[in-house]
Amino acid sequence: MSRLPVEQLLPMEAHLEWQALGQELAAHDIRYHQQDAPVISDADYDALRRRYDAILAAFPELQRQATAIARVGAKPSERFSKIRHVVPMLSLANTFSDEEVGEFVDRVRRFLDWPEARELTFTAEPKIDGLSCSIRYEKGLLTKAATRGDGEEGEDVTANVRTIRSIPQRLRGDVPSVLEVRGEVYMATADFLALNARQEADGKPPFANPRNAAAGSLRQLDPSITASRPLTFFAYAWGAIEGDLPSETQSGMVAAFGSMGLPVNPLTKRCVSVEEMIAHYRLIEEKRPTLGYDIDGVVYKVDDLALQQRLGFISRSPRWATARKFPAEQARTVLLDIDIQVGRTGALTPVAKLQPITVGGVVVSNATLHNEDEIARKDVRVGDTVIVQRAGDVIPQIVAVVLEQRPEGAKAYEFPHLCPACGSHAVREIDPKTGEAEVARRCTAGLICPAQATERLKHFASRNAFDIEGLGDKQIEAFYSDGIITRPRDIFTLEARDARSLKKLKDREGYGETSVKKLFAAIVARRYVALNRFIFGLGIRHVGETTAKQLARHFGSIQRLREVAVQASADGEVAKAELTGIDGIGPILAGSIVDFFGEAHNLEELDALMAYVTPEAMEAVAAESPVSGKTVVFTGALERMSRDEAKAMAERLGAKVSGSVSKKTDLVVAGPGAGSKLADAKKHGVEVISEDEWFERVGG
Ligand code: JCF
Repeated sequence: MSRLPVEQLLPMEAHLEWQALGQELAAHDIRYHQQDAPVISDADYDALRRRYDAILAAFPELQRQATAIARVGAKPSERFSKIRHVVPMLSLANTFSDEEVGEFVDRVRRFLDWPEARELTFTAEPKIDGLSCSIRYEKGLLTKAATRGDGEEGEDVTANVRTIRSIPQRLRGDVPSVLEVRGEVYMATADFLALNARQEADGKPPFANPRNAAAGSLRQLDPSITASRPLTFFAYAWGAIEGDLPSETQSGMVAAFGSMGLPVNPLTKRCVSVEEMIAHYRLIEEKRPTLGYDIDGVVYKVDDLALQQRLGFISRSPRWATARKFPAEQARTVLLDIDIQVGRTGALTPVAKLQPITVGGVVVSNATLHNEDEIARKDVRVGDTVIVQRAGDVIPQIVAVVLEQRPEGAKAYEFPHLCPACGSHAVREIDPKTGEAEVARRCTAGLICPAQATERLKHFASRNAFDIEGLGDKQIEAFYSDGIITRPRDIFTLEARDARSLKKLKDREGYGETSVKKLFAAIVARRYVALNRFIFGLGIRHVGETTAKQLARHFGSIQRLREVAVQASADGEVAKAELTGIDGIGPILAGSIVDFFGEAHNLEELDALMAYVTPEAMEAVAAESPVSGKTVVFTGALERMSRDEAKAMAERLGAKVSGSVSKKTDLVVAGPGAGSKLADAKKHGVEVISEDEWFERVGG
């Protein structure tokens, strides 16, 4: 191949060649990684890749388009192919008492500004303990089915779902042209017991509970196995719909599913008061032992779909729904030891090592002891018999000690004052505002502490951050202890260092030619990473995925975030206000963001990382709305929506909502009684509109 030296290419030629190379590489990547059937030699592949990289280095403006290609690299062949949910599959927030149900209803009313006297209808239904599934019908015919997965992407289980007899292949009557029905796949108790009996007769291990049996049966590569397992289904929600919505209410939708031939739960009821909601919970609780299938609570939803729309979401859970969970199950067992784990931020967390015990159908051998004060308050001692509690999918807890069974000579537990990982002092910082000691005792060594450093690396590479396939917790621990990866940047220099090194990765225990190649490909693929993942991966204290997304959306680049955080740490009031003006970011979060960017070694690592990684801005929520990209301030009394709803609505439309008016403000929405902010708006010449005008503008 005689190709022009890169420096002699014209931009147009570079563009064309680079694009073609990208496609070629992507095709080879798929053959190599997903089909295990490469058609060119490694050397030829490397030559193509080098040319591709060289063109990119010479024409950096091509970079914006690089993502799609870079991402293909690492996708390994997996058991099931993936299906991306066009409408994400939600999870439900939990509620644990009558009081909390009341609070849920209050929150909904407050958000909607719905007076006490005005009726508000909710649905209540049993919460099935199975696994969520999304089933797509086109022109009434079943075309695709996917598990929930992480809510964004699930596994393609179409062939398996087709074997479930209660799920129709064809819907009856008048149906939307596209309808994604969502519901729970589960196994009835009697079927579960019979299946376990068969398993045991065949010398196979039994399933722990019907939920596991259902999951294990649905996720079978061989659909004939699924077919032999008695699975069933209840429909309760939906994803994408094209064509007319069959109803304007939750209950109407579920009823419509029923008349289309889908199984729906007969215990679904409409309730118009908290009392009715609680009464229905009691009824379901009473019927629980005789239902014939496992449930773990009751789901409440706002019935009116227009109101659901207004309520929207907090993080991944709808504001318009909650799951009231049944009380947790408890069991007694012996506390064998207390382990101290050191987290990413240096917090020392005590973990109870238990004599394994089954609690509500799940074997538990670890439980959280929360912190030093909790151990002291409950006077938990090694050797004690303790009561372990497990509720839903939360980590089991120790609720109490059975004092009568305390062995003689059991000593009060002394919480270590030295970090078990590095021996440095571990202290409880005093909150300057309250003067009280923080609950967590923390190792003071920062990244010098191997536990903190490895936890930060694990977090960096983890699924919701950089998502580097092949670089899991175990691999990081091994690489860290061998000094191969001690800082995030080391991940990206791994391949180059390995090429120069005499002790090759491929010769390591557990590795080979192929797995090393895959690892390198996975790392290269992450040289382009979504900005929110990048921010989340930094491991800033208190910055979870949701906050990371908000920061990414607000700042658009890591440089902007850094600038503002650095300014804020130099006591910049405007910069601080910009941080706390972002929805969901209060003074504590802002403080830890500022602290992070105030640490020289963090900035140094960030700079080093930027040499290898290009974070990409997230797409705006609503690409084009009359207010997208604008900074809006709401002030005065709003009459058609609550302040929270206004904020959520503006953000959904791609606007930034700020609490104070400055020259950067684009729009002030003022209701009656607006005061100083209105004056500020006049001073800065910012446009002021009424609430009605706001709705006209955004088409409400
Ligand atoms: O029964 C369930 N496990 C269940 C889960 C019922 C529902 O109505 C749900 C759900 C998860 C999400 N609804 C949503 C929106």
